[in-house]
Amino acid sequence: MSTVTPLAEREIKDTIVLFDVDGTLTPARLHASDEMLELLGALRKKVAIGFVGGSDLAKQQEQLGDDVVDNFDFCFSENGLTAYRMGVKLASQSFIQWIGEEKYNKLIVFILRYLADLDLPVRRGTFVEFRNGMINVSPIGRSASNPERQDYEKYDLAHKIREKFVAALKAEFPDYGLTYSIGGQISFDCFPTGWDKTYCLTQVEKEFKTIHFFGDKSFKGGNDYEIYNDPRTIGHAVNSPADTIRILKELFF
Ligand code: M1P
Repeated sequence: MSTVTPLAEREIKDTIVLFDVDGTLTPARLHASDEMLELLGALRKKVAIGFVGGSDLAKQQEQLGDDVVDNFDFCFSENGLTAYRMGVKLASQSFIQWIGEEKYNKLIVFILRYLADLDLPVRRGTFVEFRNGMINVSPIGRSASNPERQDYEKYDLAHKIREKFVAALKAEFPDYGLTYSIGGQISFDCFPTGWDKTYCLTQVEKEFKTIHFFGDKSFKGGNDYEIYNDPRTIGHAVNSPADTIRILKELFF
């Protein structure tokens, strides 16, 4: 993307278009296509654009480019718990401060025991990823390769590994105020209830009258469900990056 038109000079005023990342701007965990990046560059001349993903910023840099913070007006990683506006980092809250060491310790000990007892054909590394606004738990481990991800996803669906894991956590910690979200292929996110993708809206609702949101997991239980259905957004349910491109062209070009 080239020179940035200042927000006040965009063709369509007071409007921002927010995008989920995996399955919406890119295939799951893969790079955005050149066609998508070019279209986003052209869209940015008309409206403000931002992404809101569950992953941390490092993953979004892998998928959307190292210069992602310069190529989007708003970057919301970890549902907005790590946020940038026009390349400048915004203040945010932290999961560990919210939950406290004692409760966190109990949660992690339970998760590690549960992980160890799982009957799985393949294990790799990084089973719990500690992030600013959440933890991410993966039975196979986050260092699984792409083919290993695909295999695990099928195994998980057949054996309901993550679904049962989440049910066990809910039963063990009913008073913790946590939400568990199965947003990707090999893991689930765990964060304070309310720190879903609607969290990012607090950063844009004062500045923009119209907020579009594009997401592929807008169904109940999907991690786009809350923001897609939020009264502050105009939701667009998509089934692939190609679908996102099609709708963007219909709406803005
Ligand atoms: O953006 C959706 C999810 O993407 C990843 O999930 P997985 O590795 O399981 O495919 C994770 O970064 C997760 O946090 C995120 O919600």
